[in-house]
Amino acid sequence: MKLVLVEGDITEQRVDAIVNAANSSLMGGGGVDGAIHRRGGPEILEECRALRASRYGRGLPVGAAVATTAGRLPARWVIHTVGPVYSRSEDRSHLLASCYRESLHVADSLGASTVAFPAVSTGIYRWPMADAARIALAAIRHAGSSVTEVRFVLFSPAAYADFEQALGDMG
Ligand code: AR6
Repeated sequence: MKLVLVEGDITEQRVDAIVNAANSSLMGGGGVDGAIHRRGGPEILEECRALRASRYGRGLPVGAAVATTAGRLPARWVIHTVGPVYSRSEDRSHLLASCYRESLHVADSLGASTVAFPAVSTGIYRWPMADAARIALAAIRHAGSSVTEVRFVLFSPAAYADFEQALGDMG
């Protein structure tokens, strides 16, 4: 598996699937979630509503992932995952790692070979970037997925630098 870091906007990526840092409601929100729904159009929300009416009546659990169409985006699918809110008093790293593992599992089941991820939980959910980068890269390395390229799309030079450092530290 090739691991690639880019600075940019995930909604512009030409990959099989992009991952959304969603919330359990699957009804949209701010940050990357807002951008994906805005640029992807109403088809994505329609499928999210259908998921809430069927498999996920209580919402998508933290650490889980599920796919919908990508609507008008260049990607084929959006894989929605729900990151944990960062906590200083409780270690929720296993839930953040689970987001990456489960998203790749969904990608495998779709037959997606290129997947782009944002830095899940590092915005509104306040996870410190360097720590999130370390957890994300380790989870992906150990996922045992058939995906051939994982692309991290970082939204700022600082986020890019933290991921570059974490990748270097991993060797
Ligand atoms: N492309 C790539 N990365 C982006 C983009 C973009 N277009 N926009 C923001 N980021 P966040 P979370 C970065 O807040 O912390 C939503 O309301 C951003 O700089 O999108 O998991 C959901 O509905 C940050 O580094 O997601 C949930 O309620 C990273 O993406 C909640 O936010 C994640 O930031 C989820 O919070």
